[in-house]
Order: sequence, then structure tokens, then C-alpha cells
Amino acid sequence: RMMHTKCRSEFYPSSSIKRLQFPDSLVPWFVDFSNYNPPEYNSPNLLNKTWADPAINDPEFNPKWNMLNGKINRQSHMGTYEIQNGRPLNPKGRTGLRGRGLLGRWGPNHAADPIVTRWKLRENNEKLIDNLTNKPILQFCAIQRKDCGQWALPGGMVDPGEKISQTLKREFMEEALNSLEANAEECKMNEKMLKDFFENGTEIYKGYVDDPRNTDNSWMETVAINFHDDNGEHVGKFDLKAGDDAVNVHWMDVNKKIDLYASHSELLKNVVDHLGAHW
Ligand code: RP5
Ligand code: MG
Ligand code: MG
Repeated sequence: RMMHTKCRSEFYPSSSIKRLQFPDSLVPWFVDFSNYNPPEYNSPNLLNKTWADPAINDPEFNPKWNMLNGKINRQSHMGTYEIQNGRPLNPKGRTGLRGRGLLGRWGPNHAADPIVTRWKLRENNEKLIDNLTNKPILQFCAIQRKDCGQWALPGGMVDPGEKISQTLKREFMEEALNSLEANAEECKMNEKMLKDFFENGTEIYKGYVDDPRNTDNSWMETVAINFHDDNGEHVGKFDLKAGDDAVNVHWMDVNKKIDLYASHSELLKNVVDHLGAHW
């Protein structure tokens, strides 16, 4: 169950809430676990936030599960999810915690992750080759998350009605170029430079993310797209600057030892296979 472990860790992030612990064999909903009675957590900070759903028992809340609900996408990349007692069920199984925790949406919470890569170069601009694997070393644009301090992709939530291509560019600009604090002129310049680059991406993954914030009733999903600067003449030359929910940003060497937030290391492994890079 590679893709369903971080969301079962004992301590729920940014809280003192503990998840119910149980053996892997009891994760699937179809396996009988009749006395399963996990705690419930709903972050009080979500109430009355325009970007979040109301409480599940709010009489005004009439979500259309498994559908495009106005501008809110309540469809899952994983197929149809089940509804039990009026609540969506995590398609990967039990997590030991009920409620929506820190997540804004009941059911799927849609994100997009830009995987921006370049080759690691020697001083003479030749690709740096790993001695053992004989393969070129890839670097990706990594950010350090403010919420947990872990290194991650500069991804973020898809706003209602927003195109994924827009989310990818916007989040990259916010978290890796600090566009929220840049002046209008700098923003325009960055946007112009990124326009063509972000046009040619390769879809790497679409689906469930093993995010530590997931619960039995709310979970993260993403679309991860690789944007590769093959000659390092484009975004590979950018001056990165952390912003918004990122506290640090840098070009990180990619190999099997990288330990990233949620399922982000697995996403990078897919890029490595795709580009024939060192791992
Ligand atoms: C992860 O959370 C996704 O892969 C994406 O990177 C991120 C989106 O959440 P925020 O960065 O907006 O918190 O599951
Ligand atoms: Mg963001
Ligand atoms: Mg983010």
C-alpha cells in the first residue's frame, strides 16, 4: 500500500489529534472491521471560509457527489467514490480519522503539481553524469513547505472553475518566484517568460495523493505535469524566490534518497524513468 501510508501516521498534522492505528489488512472498506470507530476532526478554521465547504450537517449544504457541482469539481480521478451516511469515503480505504481534518472539501480536493526540471551541469555546461548509473543527474524545483517544513513540489489547489494549466503556472509563480510580492512589471515579465515553457508539459500522474492531511472523508488528488528545460537556457536560469506557503526554494538533485512531502518522491521517480535520468 505504497500510496496509503502517510495518511495513516499516528499524529494528524498541525493538531494534537491522533489517528486510530490498525493493521494494513484492515485498510480496505470491503474488509470487515465492525468495531471501527475512529475519532473525528474538523478544523474549526475552515468554517465560513469561502474556499471551503460548509460543515457536513449544515442544512444549506447539498453537495452533488461524483459530479461537477457548479464550478466545484467533486469528481474523482479514481472513479466513482462511495457515499456512506451522507459522507464520501476515501477511495484508498480507512485512515483512522473521520471528518475532513484540515482539508477544505469533503471528498476529493483537487491540486496540481508542476514538476519543473533541468539537467545538473558541469562548469563547462556538459551534463553531470553519475559514476555508478552512468546516467545524467536531474534537478527539480523544490520548495520547503511552511506548514510542516518538508520539501515538496510547488503545487497547490485548483480554484473552482480554474483550468489546471492555469493552476500549475500560478502555483509555480507564487511559491517558486514569489509573484504575490513581486511588482506588476516583474509579474508580467515572469509570465511572459513562462508562457511558452508551460505550454509543453508531459503528464506524469493523475490521481490520489498520499497526503498526511487525508481522512476517511476527504483526500487530496493531483495532476502532475513535468516541464523540462532540456538545455537549461530557460526556467533553468531563473532566479528562484520562495513565496506564499513556501519558505525556501532551490534546485534539488534527484535520486532515490530524496524524501519529499506526500507522494512527491514517487512522482519524481516517474519523471526520472521518462527522461532516463539517474535515480
Ligand atoms: C499535495 O498537496 C499535492 O500534491 C500538492 O502538492 C499540495 C497542495 O496543497 P497545498 O500546497 O495547497 O497545501 O497533496
Ligand atoms: Mg500555493
Ligand atoms: Mg502549495
